[in-house]
Amino acid sequence: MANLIGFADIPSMRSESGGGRLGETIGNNVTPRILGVFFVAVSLTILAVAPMQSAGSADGRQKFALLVGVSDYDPVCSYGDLRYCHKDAQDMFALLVDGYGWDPSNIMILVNESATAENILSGISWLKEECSNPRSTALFYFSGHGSFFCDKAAISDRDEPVDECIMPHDGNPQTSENIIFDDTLGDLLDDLKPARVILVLDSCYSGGFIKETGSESRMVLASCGEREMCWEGAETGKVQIENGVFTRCILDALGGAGDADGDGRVSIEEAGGYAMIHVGDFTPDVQPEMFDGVEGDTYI
Ligand SMILES: [Ca+2]
Ligand SMILES: [Ca+2]
Ligand SMILES: [Ca+2]
Repeated sequence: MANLIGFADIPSMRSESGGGRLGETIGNNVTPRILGVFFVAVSLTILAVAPMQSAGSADGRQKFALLVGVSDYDPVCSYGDLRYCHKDAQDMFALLVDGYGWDPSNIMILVNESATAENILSGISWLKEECSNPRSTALFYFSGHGSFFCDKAAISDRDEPVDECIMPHDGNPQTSENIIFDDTLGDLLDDLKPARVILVLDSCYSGGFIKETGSESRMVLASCGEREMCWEGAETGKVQIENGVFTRCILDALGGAGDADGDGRVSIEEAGGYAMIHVGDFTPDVQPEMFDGVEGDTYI
């Protein structure tokens, strides 16, 4: 297990792995705080002019979301804490409620010690109960550590010798307890059919989820490639962000900046496309990935 070298002084990584690239540094955190405040103000301004769309209207779909952000990890997870993942989930909540008019009761948010594996799986069961027909949309968002394991260390696999995973608050990389693997998540999301599913993962190696979770009626937005790490709190030299880089780009896009075709609405496809371009502004070596299994445009 590699060490978190200079962890306090570099943008936090969202990963660990048996053969990771930890200790790699991208930029530093010396941007004056006031610029960060300015950046948030600009984002909120964009948000204020974003097209409003309620959770149950506009395109006639009933929409429900499970938002998970883990900055504070139980000591059993030896990967250490992150900084902005709980805020990522909270900011996503605010975007849905304030920017898109969602009913807060349609959103379950789990952060830090609430984001145990058991609670996340219960949250997915809740999504299944609420999203029972083809006119439903389920959004599952996760921000936190990601990792990958060989089958022998993780679970027996159906198709490949290495499995990617997301790490709940109580995930144990030594025993593989309370870890949610790509195959497992794929099976759980299959249970949500025929609802439309939007899966957004801001965690290392998240591109490795696409094969197991991408299917018809499903959008998968991954913060990085199958063998890439992703970062939080990075800087462009202009502003210091207090989010995961990928999440920051998704928030900006859905706040209005991602309206590539200028029709006044931002689709999930547009948001993913925006992130695929602009994550590189902060972290040049990271390439988000997107799977689009929905014919036409998808909206939250
Ligand atoms: Ca995989
Ligand atoms: Ca548009
Ligand atoms: Ca589409």
